[in-house]
Amino acid sequence: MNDQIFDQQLQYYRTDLATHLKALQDISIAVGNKELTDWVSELRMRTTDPFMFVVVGEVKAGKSSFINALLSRDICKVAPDPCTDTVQQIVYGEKESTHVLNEHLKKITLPIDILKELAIVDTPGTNNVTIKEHQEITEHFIPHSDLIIFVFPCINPYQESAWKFLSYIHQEWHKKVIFILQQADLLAASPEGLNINLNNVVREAQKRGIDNPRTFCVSAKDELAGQTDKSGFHLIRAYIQENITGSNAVVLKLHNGVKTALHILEQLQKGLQTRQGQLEADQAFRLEVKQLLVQREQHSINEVDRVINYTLEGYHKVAKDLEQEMSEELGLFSLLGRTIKNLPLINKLSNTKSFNEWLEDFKNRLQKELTHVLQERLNSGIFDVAHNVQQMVAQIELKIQVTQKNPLINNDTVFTHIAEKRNGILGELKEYFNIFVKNDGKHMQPMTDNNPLWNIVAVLATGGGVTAVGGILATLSQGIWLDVTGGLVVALGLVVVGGGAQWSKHQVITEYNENIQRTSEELKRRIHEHLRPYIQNLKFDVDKHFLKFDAYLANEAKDIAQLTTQQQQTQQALEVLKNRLQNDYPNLALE
Ligand SMILES: Nc1nc2c(ncn2[C@@H]2O[C@H](COP(=O)(O)OP(=O)(O)OP(=O)(O)O)[C@@H](O)[C@H]2O)c(=O)[nH]1
Ligand SMILES: [Mg+2]
Repeated sequence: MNDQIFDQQLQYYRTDLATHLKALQDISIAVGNKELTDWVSELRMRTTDPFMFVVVGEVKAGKSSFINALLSRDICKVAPDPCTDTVQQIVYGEKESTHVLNEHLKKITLPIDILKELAIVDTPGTNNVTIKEHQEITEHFIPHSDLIIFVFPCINPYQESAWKFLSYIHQEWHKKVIFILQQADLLAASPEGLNINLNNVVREAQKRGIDNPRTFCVSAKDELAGQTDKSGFHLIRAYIQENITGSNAVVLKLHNGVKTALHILEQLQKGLQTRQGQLEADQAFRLEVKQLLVQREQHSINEVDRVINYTLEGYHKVAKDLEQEMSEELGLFSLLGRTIKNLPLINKLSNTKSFNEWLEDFKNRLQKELTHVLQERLNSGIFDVAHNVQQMVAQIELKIQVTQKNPLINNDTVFTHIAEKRNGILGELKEYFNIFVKNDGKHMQPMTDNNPLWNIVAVLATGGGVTAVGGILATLSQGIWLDVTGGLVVALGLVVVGGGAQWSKHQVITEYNENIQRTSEELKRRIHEHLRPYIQNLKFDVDKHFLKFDAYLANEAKDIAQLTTQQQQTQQALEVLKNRLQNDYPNLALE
């Protein structure tokens, strides 16, 4: 290919990659993961950097000496003890200088021509366990590197930690790796030994998915001593010359940029799938809670109807018994004539009571017995309703617990902040419902006379409906007895001042029954009026506590859809670029 066209095309591809990396950066910003955003920004910045080698290997493998020999300069410190204690980036500069970027990272500039095309990173040994940050910084450079130079001491290329690190580099990041067996002079007298170790390196690399590992046996010592014919460095220089300089370096760098970006997009895709899975599970959970609320609401409404029937049944029974007594008493009274008003009256309770006394006593008993039956039946009914509500809450709490356990999204590295947010919202929900559940058992004691509803209230615990329930009996007893007893007094008055006794008795009983009926209707209306809204309030209250969770779900659905579209578009565009690079430069794959 003509050089000018070659350059133009490369320029075009570079711009193309820059556009896609910008899109990737936008995605990472939308994702909201700062680490990822910083990371993608760095990837963008580094696309115009020179080709970057990262030299890795165990402590004392001979990494720094390898770099010195390659650059024919004593740049990196070399020593028999663990020595390189920072990651060192060696780049081209007009003047020699060292910038300490932080305690773990140094930047060295050197006026050496080859550095215009190659930047080299020297790293502390992979098994230098004393400083954890070294490994982290080394790992940080891996994704931005274009070639990894793995250095083994030729006498012992078997250290486990080095091979583990290789798996990370190759399998995680699909980085191109070459293998250097350093200090070859030490096995100069035993070429078979060197060969055995070399074959083992090849085998170990193949085990980790590198089919045709590129290997070099070199001696930095020989190279630096001027024994360049046997140092092996001429082969490595030729390799670099052939593959990694000029336009080749640009193409390879482009390739690497595309591959790294695709790798990030793959991780994003996996994360988004996990997030979608989590969203679907959460939506199903929410639907279950909604259905449960509807079911339980219906159940509670039926329960209220049952409470009303049961309460009124008791009320009517007492009223009927008292009607019977009244009928008997009035019958007796009618036999004695109209002037009875001041005569002693013979009745079941007292042989000597006057009519007025009987009337007073009757009214009192009527009120007391009706109150008693109402209180007893209504209380136990409300207790059932409360129990029903509590069961519902316990069920919801259990569902929250199940949902909170082993969430899918917790293992995702890209969306940890989403996992945290979700956990927080579910935690709050659980805490709220826990208040109800904690009240189980202990608080469900029999109600006391002086505060019949308090225990119910305790069971029902927090929430707006409490006052409504607490007020039921108070409201019911207010005024309603006047309807019954007041009516009765009027009716009985008729007996005293009215016409014929039989007629008056009939009138009184009719009046009494009408009053009982009217009051019973009123009671029914009032119980309904108080209990129904309570149940509906409770549903509303439960739903209200899910508002944050609902907003989270709606947001998740929107974000996931949007990010998935962006992710797919960028991935497709990068795949196209990758294929075009492969088609246009088929011979440039590093072999
Ligand atoms: N015989 C021989 N010794 C070498 C050669 N290269 C390095 N060494 C010695 O091996 C020791 C370690 O070399 P370095 O280059 O410091 O090794 P390193 O991998 O950078 O070590 P750390 O930075 O401590 O991880 C030093 O004592 C070097 O003199 C070589 O080619 N031949
Ligand atoms: Mg070193």
